[in-house]
Amino acid sequence: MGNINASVDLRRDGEIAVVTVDNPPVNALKHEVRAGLAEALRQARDDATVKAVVIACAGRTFFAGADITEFGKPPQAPGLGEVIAAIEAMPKPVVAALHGTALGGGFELALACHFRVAVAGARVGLPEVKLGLLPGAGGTQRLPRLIGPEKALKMIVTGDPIEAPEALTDGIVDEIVEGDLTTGTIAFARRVAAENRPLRLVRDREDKLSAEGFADAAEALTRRLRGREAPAACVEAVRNAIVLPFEEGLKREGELFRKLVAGDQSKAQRHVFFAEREAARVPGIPEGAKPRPIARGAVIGAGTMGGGIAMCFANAGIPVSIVETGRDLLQKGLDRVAANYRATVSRGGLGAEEVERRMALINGVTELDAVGSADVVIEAVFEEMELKKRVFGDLDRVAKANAVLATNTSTLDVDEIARATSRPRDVLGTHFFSPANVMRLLEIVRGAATSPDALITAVTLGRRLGKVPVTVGVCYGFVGNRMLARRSVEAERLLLEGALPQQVDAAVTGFGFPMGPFAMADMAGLDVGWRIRNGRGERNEIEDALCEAGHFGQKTGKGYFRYDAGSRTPLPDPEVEQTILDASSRAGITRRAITQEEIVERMIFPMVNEGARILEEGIATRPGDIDVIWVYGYGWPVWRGGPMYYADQLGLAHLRDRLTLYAERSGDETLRPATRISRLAAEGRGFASSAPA
Ligand code: T1G
Ligand code: NAD
Repeated sequence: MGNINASVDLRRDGEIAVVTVDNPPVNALKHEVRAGLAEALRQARDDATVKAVVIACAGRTFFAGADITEFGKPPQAPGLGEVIAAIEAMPKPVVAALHGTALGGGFELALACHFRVAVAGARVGLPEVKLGLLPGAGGTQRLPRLIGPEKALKMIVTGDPIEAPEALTDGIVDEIVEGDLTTGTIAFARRVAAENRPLRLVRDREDKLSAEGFADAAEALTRRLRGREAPAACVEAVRNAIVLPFEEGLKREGELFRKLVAGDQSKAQRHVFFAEREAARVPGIPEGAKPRPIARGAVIGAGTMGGGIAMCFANAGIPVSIVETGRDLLQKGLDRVAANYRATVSRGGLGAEEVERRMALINGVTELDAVGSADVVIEAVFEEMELKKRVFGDLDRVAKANAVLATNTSTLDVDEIARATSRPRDVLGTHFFSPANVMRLLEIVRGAATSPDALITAVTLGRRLGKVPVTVGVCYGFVGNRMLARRSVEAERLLLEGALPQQVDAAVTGFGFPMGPFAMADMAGLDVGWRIRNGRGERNEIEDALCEAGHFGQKTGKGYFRYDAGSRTPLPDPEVEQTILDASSRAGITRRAITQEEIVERMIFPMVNEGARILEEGIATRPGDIDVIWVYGYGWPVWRGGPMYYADQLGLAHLRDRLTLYAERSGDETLRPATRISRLAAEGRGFASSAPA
């Protein structure tokens, strides 16, 4: 409780005025905070005994930005721009004390101060682009003046923060203090006032504003950000810092910001921001359920997934054992891990020393007993039920009491695996996505017997491994793969009816996915699905014909596309076209021209329909959970908010009508609108309005 208002406190330390803001959890710059800051600054300005001002925040972080929940609501004065103008108008030094994550409007406020002091662990950044925005409180004009347009552009277009030591080197931070931050900052302010140091504003600096290298940097940074409005706006704003006077650049930044904040893309990205945080809240976890401590991990199987999962533990600083059936396979798995790390080093993503430290945390073994000290064991052996049940039976014997036992299965029944142990309450699924050390999504599969504390342990571990955990129920393919299967069925139908792989993939990448379904199938390997279909007595006319011809995708240089040696670029293949034409005529189908719109609808609507069934069955708790799964696990373009959010924007009545049309045309009853879609469409509502509070 402050003395200016509930969030802002003003006190004196001799001739230094100390403004402390306390608005948990992240000191977002909501209206009350801005009003309190403006008042505190006014008082400090008008008190002649005040020689300098320190702005600090209580709790875990300096301001982490504007309050995102206020966007789209009527603006309340003072705006952040006014608070910043008040700081720049101060006739005495203002020093920002940075800790935690000084982000967005928080960092912009600090850039308006005369000096910035930080603790070593602080990070500063402008992540607005991740919300479909650009910095709207002067960051695009002040940061280039401090560190040069090229480096500023990188921070603004990537949205990635930098650490305090780097910020010190760049001249963003004036001093890094040991010990208590506020005490150190007050001492700094006292020195500045005593030495009567000139009050140089960042806005007045021009010496770093060179256009050299800017155009190339802009092109390189935005090349892979097709379809997004915010990165282009960031480039325009930072370019303005080079070519326009400060005030004009600032005015233009404001116009760009207001356009983006009212736009569909930012609304969609803000939906994903909050849905991601909501997804971590697991219903049915009793108040006070505590995660079990995780000091050590273990992974069974050092194949494609096992190696990547072990890297996640090492990257988070958690020692991990990895178990294989024999030394050769173990060494092969460890070599793949080492090669992954070397690739990261060569891209400048990690230092060699850090890699050595992480590799040292990974202990390769061939005896299962070695996992006896692990607090969590993740199984990633072949996708065969009997093998997995055998492994869990053995784990039941060797794993310590209270260890969490997890399976990385992508399709199998987690409850059946759990019943292979005497402790099903400790068993659940942790479905990582390939490559496991890169993909951020983690589907946590809650078994019928999984205990709340085992579940909360997995969710907490997921966040510690840098993942976005989403809890789902047990069914074939869980949420993501189950919806994806609907898309695959439609993709094959489109080929039989008249489309070609390159046309379908172009429509899907045009929509915003990084890759189309057929290039993705070629990358994963067509033989994986072929073996599963053979085992289940199912057939995919075209894909099986390709596999029978030995075309398994990238790994054989031919699949739905052909690949030049050493290249991953999918090229249309006349032989595949002939295989498809033959399959159509065998099926007695007269091929027709299919529009891009129809392809997009048939790639997405059946998935949304399955998503509705998944919600009806309670396999997913909230539509937002499904959106987060698709954004972080399947490349759904974040600026379209996710499949369920996208469907709400289109209107469920439209979806109902199109699905009905496709069901009647194909005779496929599974395309009939799910009950939830028909009901919500009839009520004129969307998925979001039907989400549990
Ligand atoms: N506004 C409102 N709520 C916020 C918030 C924000 N800026 N940041 C976090 N929260 C809530 C979040 O929803 C969650 O709520 C709780 O705080 C803890 O967050 C003018 C326009 C700071 C790195 O983009 O990246 O400034 O779920 O679970 O993992 O140019 O939060 O508990 O109810 O994420 O420790 C720019 C966004 C805004 C930073 C902390 N700033 N936040 O991560 O905790 S735009 C951002 C984060 C802007 C100006 C523009 C992270 C974090 P709940 P959390 P965390
Ligand atoms: P993989 O074939 O690459 O690796 C499996 C490894 O398990 C092999 O190295 C094998 O030697 C080892 N293994 C088999 N039996 C073992 C035992 N008893 N003890 C120790 N090691 C044993 O397979 P993968 O692609 O890594 O898949 C592993 C699991 O992860 C499967 O359940 C799969 O469905 C799932 N998954 C795979 C992906 C993917 O994209 N590959 C994605 C998500 C989940």
